[in-house]
Amino acid sequence: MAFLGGPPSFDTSLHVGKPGIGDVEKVLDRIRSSLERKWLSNNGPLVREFEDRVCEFTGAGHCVAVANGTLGLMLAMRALNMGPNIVIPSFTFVATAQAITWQGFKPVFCDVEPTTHGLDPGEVVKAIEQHSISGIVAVHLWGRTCDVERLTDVATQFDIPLLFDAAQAFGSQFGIRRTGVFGDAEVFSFHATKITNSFEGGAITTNNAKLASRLRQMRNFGFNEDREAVCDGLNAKMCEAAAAMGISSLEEHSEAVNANRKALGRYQTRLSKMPGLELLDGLESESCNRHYCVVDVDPIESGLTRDEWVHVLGAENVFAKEYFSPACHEMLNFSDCEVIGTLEVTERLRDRLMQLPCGGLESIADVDRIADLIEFCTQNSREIANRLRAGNS
Ligand code: T4K
Repeated sequence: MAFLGGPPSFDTSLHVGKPGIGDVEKVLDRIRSSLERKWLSNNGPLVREFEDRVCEFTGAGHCVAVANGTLGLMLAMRALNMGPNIVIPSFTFVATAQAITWQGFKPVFCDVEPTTHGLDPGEVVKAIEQHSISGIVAVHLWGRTCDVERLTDVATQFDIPLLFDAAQAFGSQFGIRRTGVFGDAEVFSFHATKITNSFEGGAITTNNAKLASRLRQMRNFGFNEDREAVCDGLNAKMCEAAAAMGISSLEEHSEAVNANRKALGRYQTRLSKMPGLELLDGLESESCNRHYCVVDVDPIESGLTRDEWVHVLGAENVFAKEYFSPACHEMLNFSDCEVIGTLEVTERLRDRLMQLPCGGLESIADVDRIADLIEFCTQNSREIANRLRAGNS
């Protein structure tokens, strides 16, 4: 095996979030059109088309495209007058928390639910009772939505603005409605690694016209029509090349979901025969965009800890991820932030979840080869663990 110095199983590396490229000619045609127009940024026609298409796709009344999801979160929080204390789950990508601290605000970390891995509404209530909270940011992880209904009830009851970080959940549904229409606003990421990508990019969707208009000013230095800076602003504009990729990628969304569905189906079939490796939401959830292949690792049953799995697979050029380890509340930058309760679920997920290469995979044959490798490891886990642990002692 490669971790013992042998050659890796894969000549080229396999990643979580390898981008779907789609129809290259369509992307290039759109970029060419922008070059010919000599209109490269500043709310150009491709950005406007992308925004219209996102509205059509999600059902949201308004879409404000931005340069990336992190900036989208920052603008949305500011436009909703959130801060200084904003409730978020600790179990999220670091950007959710950074979007808060970058503005001089503080995250108050809450636990997530064991089923959805989304913010636990009961813990949010505790946070509100213990601290002066002025915003709730809930996160839809792995393309699975959090408990939108109960979180909306809490936000309404306490009259606190509610934002959904939907960076990972473009095209996912809660009930019969797609993400993009919930809370006061939702923020998507269209980073290269997402199901729909615009190289780098993001969007804020809302049904509130006044909020959308404020966000449009904020993303463009706070300028009004007379180019006066009338509100907090910065440069968060999406450029035309990004929108060109975004439109083309959006056109391929259902193909991407179908490819993910097939890959996850194969992972499910193979992993279900291996002890201690449980795939979350394989085929059963129709409401998920299926972009992430998330495996719960039982270290006893599977014979290896999650970190050992990531190490052994990585040596074979299969780059599994350990999202999100460490959790946000454990990061140095957030060490002075408030934590509600023990974050028991967060810490369990932090130790056990592993994401396998999925979205953008070229073939089911790759999934089979990864599964063959994992099967070999489970069959020889005792020996592998002994060698690994001997090397570390
Ligand atoms: N909120 C949540 C809940 C999020 O998950 C994210 C982003 C955000 C907010 C912020 O949105 P953005 O500001 O990013 O729009 C990646 C992504 O960079 C990040 O967008 C994503 N979440 C996060 C979950 O994953 P890293 O640093 O863990 O991985 P990265 O970028 O190195 O890429 C992962 C793998 O993908 C790499 O090992 C190689 C492969 N890859 C990557 C790129 C960029 C490719 O094959 N091709 C590529 O072009 O953050």
